[in-house]
Amino acid sequence: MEEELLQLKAEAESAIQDCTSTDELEALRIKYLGRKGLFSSLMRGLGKVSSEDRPRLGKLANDVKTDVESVFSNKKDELSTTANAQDSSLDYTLPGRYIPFGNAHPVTKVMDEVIAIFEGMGFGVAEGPDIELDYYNFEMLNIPAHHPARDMHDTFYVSESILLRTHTSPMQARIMEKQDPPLRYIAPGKVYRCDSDITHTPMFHQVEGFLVDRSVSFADLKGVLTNFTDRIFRKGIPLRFRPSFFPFTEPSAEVDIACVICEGSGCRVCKQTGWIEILGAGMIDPEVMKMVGYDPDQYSGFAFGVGIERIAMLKHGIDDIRLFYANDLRFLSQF
Ligand code: 2NL
Repeated sequence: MEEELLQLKAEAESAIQDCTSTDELEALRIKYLGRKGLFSSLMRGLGKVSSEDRPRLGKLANDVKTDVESVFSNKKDELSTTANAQDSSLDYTLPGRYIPFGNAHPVTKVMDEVIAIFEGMGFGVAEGPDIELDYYNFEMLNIPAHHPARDMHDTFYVSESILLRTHTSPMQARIMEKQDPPLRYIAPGKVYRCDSDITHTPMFHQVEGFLVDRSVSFADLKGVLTNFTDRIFRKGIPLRFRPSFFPFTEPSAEVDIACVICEGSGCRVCKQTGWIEILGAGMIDPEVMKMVGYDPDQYSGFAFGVGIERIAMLKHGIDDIRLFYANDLRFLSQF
């Protein structure tokens, strides 16, 4: 038995050493170490040896098995490394495959920046439907049917009473109708006007904001908007409030910043004025206050509207708004 064990060990070890493929090695494993293999059948003979020889032979059998197993596993490692190194279909020197990263659309980025600035000043964010009732888009904002002010907005009508919102103020009217002051909210989102040229697209983005409380003044509006331009353009950028008209605010102003291209000395972009219009604003008209159920003698408020594409064009020196919506990756991947 002892001799047979040692012979099996020698034979198995040399066969394993000589073997050259993993398939061959597996066949050897089954032949020698498998459940019905040569080693197992030798072990069955252990029952017939005398009880005094059995402990010694049992230990020897175990040692033989461990030794053969370790030769087997070393050979297995050796074969798998050489197999990979020899496989000519794999070239480990090739550079990794480039996975292109996507990025947020420039309008989305500027929108997020604008929202973050107003959130920093304590404004809540409210979103509402793109398809609106004429009532919230116009009536509630002091623009009755057949009023000439409707000509300011080239409206897409869905039906006589339903339209694509021309600004995001309907959302603000909805909030004021339901909640009492003090309130400060911005309404970001898409708006629609039937207009298309290098400065107009039929869909664009707006952030409108409003604040209502007791004794809110035009100075508060100036403070909030100065903070906004300081952050979105640069700290200290000069601001100018020009008297203007909106049906929903009185007094109203258009707000200019010193031209970001020529810094005020006059260029093609600012049409030699040194100023660029960036938003409209004003004190909420008492008629609007009454319409949402507020007493204009108790409360006052301001509101403003910012065009996001316009801000993005000025920040990045883009001269054609249509580039934002042409889906040209050569343009989009620059942001
Ligand atoms: C512009 C002008 C403006 C408002 C928007 C507003 C909203 C409510 C009441 C009163 Cl609920 N006003 N919004 C006020 C003044 C100007 O936008 O040129 N935007 C790009």
